[in-house]
Amino acid sequence: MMPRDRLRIAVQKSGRLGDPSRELLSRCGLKFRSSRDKLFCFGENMAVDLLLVRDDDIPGLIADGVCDLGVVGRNVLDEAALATPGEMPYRELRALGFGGCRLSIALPQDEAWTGPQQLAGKRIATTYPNQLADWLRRNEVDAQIVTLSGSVEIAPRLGTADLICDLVSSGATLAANQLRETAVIMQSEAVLAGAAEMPRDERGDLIELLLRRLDGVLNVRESRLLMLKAPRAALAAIVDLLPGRPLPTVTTIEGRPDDIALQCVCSGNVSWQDLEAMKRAGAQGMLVLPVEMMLA
Ligand code: PRT
Ligand code: ZN
Repeated sequence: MMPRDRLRIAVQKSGRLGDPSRELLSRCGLKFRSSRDKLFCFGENMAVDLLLVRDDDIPGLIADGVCDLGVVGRNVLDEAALATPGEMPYRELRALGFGGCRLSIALPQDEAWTGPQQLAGKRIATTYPNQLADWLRRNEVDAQIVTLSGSVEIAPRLGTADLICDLVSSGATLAANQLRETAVIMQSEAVLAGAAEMPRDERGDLIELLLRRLDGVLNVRESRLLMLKAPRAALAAIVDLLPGRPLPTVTTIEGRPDDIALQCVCSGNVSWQDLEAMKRAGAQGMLVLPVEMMLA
């Protein structure tokens, strides 16, 4: 393989993770020029390029060193990792907070669920045979895995399996197919993945930089800057009501010695109920602003 000095990140070309992945990278300050074939996007302001691919290809691209990083569902990454027993070819560097779903066992709606042991001898359809096999092994259940490439949820009706193991988010697909979610095998979301070993050249430095920016973006995603004014006498009561108990900065207001201005960064959302409670305690002129960036 040719040595590379530019970092290469694989993201899903289309599908559920494509847009949020690129949006996240752009919030980290990366700008890309998209080429006409749209498979390769050259990074305009940093030595970081994008490769737009099918999500299933991302673990392999990392393992082969074609890409240094990838944004992919934990479900896809773990499935690929289990396929190479012994070594751990990937590292989950950060959980990204979107693409949330779970890999679950689902039974026909009219069947009762008594626990994993009832699956003994049953045929289970899935596109995640490695994770299912691992879960069955851990639960000491001997069942038959029917590996399908898609449309898992219709297998019980077609008679090709007795039950399924598939991704669930809202549960609507299961309900539409008269299936019921029982055991959850794993919780998934989009993650930033890398090779087990970081590159020891400029690319390693770029990864460090990117991770720092990513932490900044992920930390502020749920943060709000709260500003308000209040009579000095109400300060203690208001501080008690600040969501998440942040440390506030309190300043004086020129010409109004009995009043103060307060500002603080609340981690987690600030609700109308929070604001109303602070208003009852004496706060006025409350402002809640999204936080764009944060560097500790
Ligand atoms: O073309 P490419 O191969 O890249 O895309 P894909 O079709 O394989 O993947 P895509 O875009 O459907 O999903 C990409 C990733 O999104 C998955 O690997 C998961 O990490 C994540 N994700 C989050 C989901 C879901 N939620 C999800 N609900 N992936 C799939 N589903 C499917 C599920 O398989 C089932 O068919 O949606 C259906 C269930 O949804 P509910 O809402 O009805 O429960
Ligand atoms: Zn796929």
